[in-house]
Amino acid sequence: MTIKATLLASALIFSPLAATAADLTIGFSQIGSESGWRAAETTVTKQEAEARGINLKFADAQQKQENQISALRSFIAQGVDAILVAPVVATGWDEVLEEAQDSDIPVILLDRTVDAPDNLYLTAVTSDLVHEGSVAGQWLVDDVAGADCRIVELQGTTGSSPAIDRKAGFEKAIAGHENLEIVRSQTGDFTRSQGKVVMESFLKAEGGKNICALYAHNDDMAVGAIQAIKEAGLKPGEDIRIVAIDAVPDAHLAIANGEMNATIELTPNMAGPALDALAAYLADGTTPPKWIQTESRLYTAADDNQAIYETKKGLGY
Ligand code: GYE
Repeated sequence: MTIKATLLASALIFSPLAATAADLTIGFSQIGSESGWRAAETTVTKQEAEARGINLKFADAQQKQENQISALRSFIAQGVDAILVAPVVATGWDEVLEEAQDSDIPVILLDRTVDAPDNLYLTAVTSDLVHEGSVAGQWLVDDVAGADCRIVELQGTTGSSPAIDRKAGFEKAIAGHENLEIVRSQTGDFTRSQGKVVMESFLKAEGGKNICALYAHNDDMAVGAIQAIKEAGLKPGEDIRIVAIDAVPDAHLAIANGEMNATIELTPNMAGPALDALAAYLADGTTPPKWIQTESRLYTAADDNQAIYETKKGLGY
């Protein structure tokens, strides 16, 4: 190839035209479908890819990290242009991320973070998971207004960054408030069914009257727990205050019905900002910040939750 032809070819590679999303094949390793929020994220990611003409290869890991690692290796072998991954747990990613890097395939993390050097991925699109926990804790501090409160906590998937960070943020917010105490804390794996089962065991162990509040790391576990509380003959939202995270439609409905008290919104659209950052990077090498932070908003009974429920339920949930 002549120098001119080489220059032309490289100009083409880096021109915005050459990097139009329509030419891209992207692999997406999703965790599974443990929650309503997760299902919505899958739907929205597919929509965002389709709107950009991207060929999205979707792999459902059924909650298993080993399946995610296999999916990433298969994407690398296929020579995809980029990889999106929602990492189920925080540790154990270095090796496969290095393999992607060796093949010049940029990786973007969606909604959860990893304990790996940040040069191994292009960017992470997530909420401030610690902050979400703090907002939940602060809401409870304010709501009990100095009264004694024995709290039970439903944790997310063990070893996942949201479970670690949402616990830490909540504990930080209630620290120093002697009236608040976490008396039971266990994983409910981010699912409705486990949320219900573990809440039943909390109610049995503590006695429903001795539990003042439930903090659940996501809405699905809270919705499962609401069922358990009702079956125990107590009123969720009244006898036991409930604060959780995600702001899925069913949480808004539960707040509208007085069965839940507060939730913090997590957008299911992590792919939009991720694909925009990727397009800019592939077009002219624009390096995105290592963290693209999505918003976290608190909803309480003061909001028109019935109306929000109606609006949200069509949006991928
Ligand atoms: O809150 C929960 C889900 O990774 C931050 O995962 C996300 C969490 C979300 O299954 O519902």
